[in-house]
Amino acid sequence: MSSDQEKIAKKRKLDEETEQKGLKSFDGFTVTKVLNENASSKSIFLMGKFSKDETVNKDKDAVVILEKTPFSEETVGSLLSSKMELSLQMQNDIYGMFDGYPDKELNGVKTTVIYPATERHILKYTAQNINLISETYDDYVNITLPYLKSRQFSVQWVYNILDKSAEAERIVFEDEDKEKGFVLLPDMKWDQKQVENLYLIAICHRRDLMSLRDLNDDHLPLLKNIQQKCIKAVEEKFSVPPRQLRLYVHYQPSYYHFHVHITHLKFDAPGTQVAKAYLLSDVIENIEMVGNYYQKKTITFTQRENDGLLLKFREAGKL
Ligand code: M7G
Repeated sequence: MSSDQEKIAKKRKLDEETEQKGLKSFDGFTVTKVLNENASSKSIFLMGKFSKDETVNKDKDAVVILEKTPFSEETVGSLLSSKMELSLQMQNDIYGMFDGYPDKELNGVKTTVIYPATERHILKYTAQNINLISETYDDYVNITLPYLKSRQFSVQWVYNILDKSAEAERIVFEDEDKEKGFVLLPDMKWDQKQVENLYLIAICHRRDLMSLRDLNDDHLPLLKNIQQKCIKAVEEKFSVPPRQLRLYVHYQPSYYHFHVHITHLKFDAPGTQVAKAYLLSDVIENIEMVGNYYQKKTITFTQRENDGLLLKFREAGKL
């Protein structure tokens, strides 16, 4: 099979799998557990089964994330129209409180489905205590790396993006260079309805970089290329100026194929906190100062109580 035929066959398989799920609604879906909820981000993380669905393996778990999305300046006009039904809750002097029922189109709930979800996906979305871990480079080599080699999330979804068998129509910009090239596209966390919560990811084409820990001065051209071209592409496509953008990497990430997160500064995106997010501009500057900075630096990160990596640090007497 030629590589084009392989791509088409792979894409067809993916489409069939998606179709097989028949996800036009949640008819028959049973929620088995509420994994987490967050009132401030107005989201809930659920585990459940498509129990009425005869075409798929009934025993497999699904993780469903429901999230109310921000308002957009472009649509408030249509929101405040005859299509919005109002039901009075209370009126006092000049103050009124109503339940508003907007038009279906303006009332979408961002819905993410992971199916079949692995044990690790369920853990990732389950509410847990978090702990701080300080990882020296020796700890990385002796504890983290062996753990990652034995157990980590599949990055098949990343390869599907890079070889265009998934999300190809969503690509915002691509630099095809094998060494310093990347694909820029909307992150799964962004529904693209409004720029106020803009969230993109730049995924590098090369497949040998797992995370921040692998970066050194050989990678400065890649990092600078991502920085410059993403800023330009976002300004052209979404009219968000560079000063309004946050470009950063996660350590530890969930997926160990090097990628950069790009979010709107106004958006308090999950994963922008200290001991998780590292500004790309700082990463570049650190490596410019010391070529092997990330092979020297102790990095402190957070890890959930039941995460396998935390258990390995505990076993090694490092916690
Ligand atoms: P990370 O730092 O490895 O993980 O970032 P975390 O932020 O989840 O801890 C991976 C990024 O890729 C996250 O922001 C995800 O929302 C995003 N992402 C994950 N998946 C499986 C997909 C996908 O299939 N498509 C797209 N476009 N983004 C994804």
